[in-house]
Amino acid sequence: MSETERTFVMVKPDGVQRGLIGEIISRFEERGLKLVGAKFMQIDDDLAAEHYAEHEDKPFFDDLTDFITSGPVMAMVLEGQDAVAQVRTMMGETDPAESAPGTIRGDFGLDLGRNVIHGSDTEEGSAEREIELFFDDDELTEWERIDETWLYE
Ligand code: DAT
Ligand code: MG
Repeated sequence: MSETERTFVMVKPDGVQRGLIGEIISRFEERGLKLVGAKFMQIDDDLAAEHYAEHEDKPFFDDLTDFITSGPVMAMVLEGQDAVAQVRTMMGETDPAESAPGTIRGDFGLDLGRNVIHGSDTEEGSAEREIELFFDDDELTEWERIDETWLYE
């Protein structure tokens, strides 16, 4: 069943440094996903460790947290029909080298450790957990896009 959902998305430090924030947000906007929260920020060590807690035993964990704290990120919450899975599809595979052209990682990356974007995975509760980690309730805005009646049947 298709459902309206929210997902957590972040342009990582490489995407910010490379001037890709606008391009990436445009893709989501044009697709019809609605921005309900956005924050340009720098992630500290504690937040990095919590955000990537599922990977804490992996050999790449230290590199991953060093990278994600190395410069500002653009964090956001997007809302729309099947938003979690749709964003994952638009992102491509975890490794840009294996991502199809037309996806964000497939168009803008080459290396696994510099894959430009984060998006919540489709596991139950992941998106909610990440949204709560990065945003207070009063930082999320409910609103209607003027084209909503044309985006959805
Ligand atoms: P995704 O970002 O597609 O959800 P993930 O949650 O499995 O992927 O991993 C989080 C990040 O960690 C990923 O964006 C890049 C990095 N990463 C994943 N697997 C890796 C590996 N085998 N070696 C190095 N970095 C890796
Ligand atoms: Mg992940």
